[in-house]
Amino acid sequence: MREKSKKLFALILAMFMILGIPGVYAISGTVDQANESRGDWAYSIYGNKPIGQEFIPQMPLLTGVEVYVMGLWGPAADITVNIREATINGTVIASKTIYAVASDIYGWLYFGFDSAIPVNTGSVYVIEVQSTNDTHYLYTNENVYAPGNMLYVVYIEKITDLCFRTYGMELPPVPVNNITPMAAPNIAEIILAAEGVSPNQSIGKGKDREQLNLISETARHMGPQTQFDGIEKSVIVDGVEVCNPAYWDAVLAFLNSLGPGFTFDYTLYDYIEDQP
Ligand SMILES: [Ca+2]
Repeated sequence: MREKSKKLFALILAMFMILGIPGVYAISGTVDQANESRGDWAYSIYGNKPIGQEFIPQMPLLTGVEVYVMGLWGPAADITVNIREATINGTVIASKTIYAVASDIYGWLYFGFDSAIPVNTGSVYVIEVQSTNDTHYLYTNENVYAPGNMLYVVYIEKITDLCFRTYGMELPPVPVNNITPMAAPNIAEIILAAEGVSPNQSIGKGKDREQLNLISETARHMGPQTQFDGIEKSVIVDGVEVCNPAYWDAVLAFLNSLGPGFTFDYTLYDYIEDQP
């Protein structure tokens, strides 16, 4: 694979991971908030409902949660984690159910969300845990997580913390427009290479069918050297003359008027050029 294509593939993969394609890419992330220490006391999930733990994320995307679960007896249970805003009865922004967890589990239980959930860093969220049977318990420790506390039954706050971990990830870097201005044919060449499409195409049908070179056609369409479809080639950003995103996208639109749907827009190009 060419270097650009590899980068594009990696970018698309990353976008899929961010946007979330259920069942295709597992999202794990890294530990953001946690109380890893386990005391001697555990609370019945079912018997103390609603039960949960406050946390304040530091990463802008939440990908999953772990809680330390002990199963005691009886049948298996479906265990659900809800992420709520601010309080234990706040709006649910993410939910995951682990079906039919065996009652003899003793350890960390991971709930990975189907997509990464955007959260406000510095705001309070609550991990609410639910169970369909009175068979599973959540381990706790005394006030070891400073930013929040466990919440249970009728919203009483206790100076206790569940054993929990949240997983998160950082946002992809925001592209910085530092692309040197280019003429339309150069941009067409980059787009076609990124799309893996040959510049030489057969356009039209029957007697109207003709062989075109899309880069030459772009050059022919360009007209006055600094404009494409009336759009200037460059803009000034922070005192520096850089490629005009609208100019790039006008070239993209022109190519699309001649051929199949190309999607390699300025944002993608800018993002890739910013990668190390
Ligand atoms: Ca605490």
